Amino acid sequence: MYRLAVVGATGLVGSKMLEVLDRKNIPFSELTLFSSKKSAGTEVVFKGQTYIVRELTAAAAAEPFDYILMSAGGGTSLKFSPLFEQSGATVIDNSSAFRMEEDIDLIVPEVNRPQSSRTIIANPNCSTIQSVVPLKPLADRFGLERVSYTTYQAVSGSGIAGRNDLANGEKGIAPTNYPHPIYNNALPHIDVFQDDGYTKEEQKMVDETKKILQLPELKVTATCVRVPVQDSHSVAINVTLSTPATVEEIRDVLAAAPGVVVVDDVKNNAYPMAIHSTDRDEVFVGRIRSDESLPNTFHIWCTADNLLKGAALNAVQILEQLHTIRSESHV
Ligand code: 11C
Repeated sequence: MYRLAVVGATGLVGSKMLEVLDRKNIPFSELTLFSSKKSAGTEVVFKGQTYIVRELTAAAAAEPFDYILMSAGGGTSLKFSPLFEQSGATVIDNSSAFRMEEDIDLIVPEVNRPQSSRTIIANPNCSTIQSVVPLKPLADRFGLERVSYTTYQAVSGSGIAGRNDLANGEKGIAPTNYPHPIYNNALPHIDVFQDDGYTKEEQKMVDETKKILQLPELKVTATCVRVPVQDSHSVAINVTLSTPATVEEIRDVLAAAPGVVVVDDVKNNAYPMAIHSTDRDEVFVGRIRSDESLPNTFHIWCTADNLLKGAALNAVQILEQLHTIRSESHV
C-alpha cells in the first residue's frame, strides 16, 4: 500500500488527478494533499473523507512518501521534486521542468516504459501526449519520416486563468491571462516566444515527440493555436511515413492501437470533436486521408481531453505502469 501525495491538489489538473484516482484501483494507504501557501487550508472531499490541503514546504518534502503526483508548475517542481526524490519517493511531474533532461524518462504508457534509475518521471505536454499515442503504432508499422502539427488548444490548458478569460470575454471584459481576447478569436501564441519565432509550446511538441518515440532524427514542426474551446485539444497531424501505406491500412492500425478510438465516417459527418473527447480517456482520430502533395503522406485529425489523457490520466497511468513493473520485479 502506497503513501501517496498530490501536489497542486486545488488546481485544474490536481483536481482531475483526484477524480482519476477515485475511479482507478491504485493501492494506497495514505493520501496527502499539498498546494501553495495561498490555497493551504482548503478542504477537499475524496472518497467521502475530508482532507485539509497542506502548504508544501521543504520539511514536508522530507516526510516519507512512495509516490508524488506533482502538478504545481515548473518553479515548484524544480525546487521540490529533487527533495522528494532524495527522500525516497517517486515523483510523476506534470511540469516541463525536467522533461528534456537526459536521465529523466518522459512517459506515455501506451508508447514507452521508464528506463532510467532516476525517480523523477516526467509527464509530457498535453498536445504531445495525444499526438504520440496514434503516431507510435504508425511508427512501428510503417516508420516515420516527418510530422507537421497544427494545434487547436482549449483554454483549460492555461488553467483556471484561461477559463476565466474566455468566460469574461463573452461579457466584454478584457483578458488578464492572454495578451488578446480569446473569446471569438484564435491566438497563434501558446507559451512564450523564442528568439527563432517559434513558441515554447511548439518547441515542446518538436522535442518531446522525438524523445518519447525515441526517434532523434525525425523531422517535426508545429504551429500551436489557442481557440475558444473549454476543454479538449484538437491536433491536425500531417505525417510522412517511411514506407507506402493505404488509408485503410492506417485506419486498421489505429483501430487496433491501445488508447485510440477511430471516428472516421465522413458520409455521416462523423469525425472526432472536442465536445466528444471531453471527459473521455481515449485519444480520438479521424479524417484520415492521403496528402497528395507528398509521397507516403497522410492527414489525421486528433482530439483528446487535455486535462485527462493530456495530464491527470496520463500521470496516473504512469503510476499504474510503475506499480506493474515494480510488482513484477518483486515476483
Ligand atoms: C497549454 N499545453 O495548452 C499547454 C499546457 O508543458 O505541460 C501544458 C503545458 C505543459 O497551454
